[in-house]
Order: sequence, then C-alpha cells, then structure tokens
Amino acid sequence: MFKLQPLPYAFDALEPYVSAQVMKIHYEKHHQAYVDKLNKALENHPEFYKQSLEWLLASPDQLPKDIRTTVMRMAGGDFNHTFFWNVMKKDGGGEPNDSLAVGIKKYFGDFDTFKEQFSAAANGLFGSGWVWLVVTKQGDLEIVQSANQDCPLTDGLQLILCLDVWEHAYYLQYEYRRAEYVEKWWNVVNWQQAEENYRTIVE
Ligand code: MN3
Repeated sequence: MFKLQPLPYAFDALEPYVSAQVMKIHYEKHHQAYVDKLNKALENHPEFYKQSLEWLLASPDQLPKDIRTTVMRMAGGDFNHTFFWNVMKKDGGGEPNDSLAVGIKKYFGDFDTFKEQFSAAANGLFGSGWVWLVVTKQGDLEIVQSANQDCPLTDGLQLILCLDVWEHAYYLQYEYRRAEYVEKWWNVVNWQQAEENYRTIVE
C-alpha cells in the first residue's frame, strides 16, 4: 500500500509565506486524500501496490482500463505533493548557484528572466494545476504547466522544481490573489534540492 510520506519540516516552517494553517490542511487533508484514494483505486488490483509512484505515472498503458484515470490522478496527487514539499524549506529562496544556475543562464538568459517566465506560467494557468521546471528528453531546461494532478513524468520529462497553483494551496491565506502567493513563494524555494534534482539528471 502507498503511505503518506513525512513532511520534511513543521507546519509553520514556511511562515509567513505559507501559513501553518494552509500547510496543515494541504498536507493532512488534501495530500492524505490522494494517498487514500490511490490505495482504494488499487484494491482490486493489489499487484500494483508494489510498484513505485514514478512507475505508475510513467506506465499508464500498463494499468487496467477501468482504474487507469483514477490511478493516474491519485498517483499524481500523491507524487506531485511529496515532490513539492521537498523543493521548499525554511529560510529558502535566493538563487541557485551551482550547475542549475549555469543551466538557467543558458536556457533563460538570466535568473530574473527565468523567474518572470515561471511566475507568468503559474499566474496564467487556467483552472487547477502545477508549474514545473523540467529537463526534456533532449536535455533542455523548460518551464511546463500540468493540468489537475497530471505529472510531467508521464510525458517523459524529468523534474527539478514545481509550484502547486490549485486554489487549495493558497486561498485560505491569499484569497483570489494568486499572483501574490506566487511572488511570496520564491522566498521558500529549496534551491539546494532543485540543484540536486538537476545534477541527478544531467550527470
Ligand atoms: Mn495541492
């Protein structure tokens, strides 16, 4: 069975940018619900409990048709949130300063341009979804959006950074002001983790 992975910090660690109330509900209610619904969806196909979330997300064709849509949604909901928690930290923010900094300069010109484009993708996303910094099959750095709980792993992309722009991620704190949430979020980005994700892919 799939288990909710531990949150790598306390609920109030990302204050004041992400409130403890938002973190607690987001993790204990929303994230937990994806894990529970994934396990429920697989109860008549228990052979898939031994697979990893990454495998499920990369292998929709291997899943029985009757559960495919639900499993992809719930596995994405579980995986995306765990990935998201880990690319944030207390006293985060700033800029990457290792190989990822070189990559961002190469593909976006400079860090501020990257930040603007990523924020624009987050603010411009219609409905619920995510914004990601990914490495494509050709090895290029790219900003992509994903709808609902879709995960770019399904499209063969590799993941460096993501931002949850579902209303449940910010509405209790920022109400309709998504752009303010996005702007404040840069203060909690865990660039060390993003660097590690990038190095694992390109080295
Ligand atoms: Mn969420």
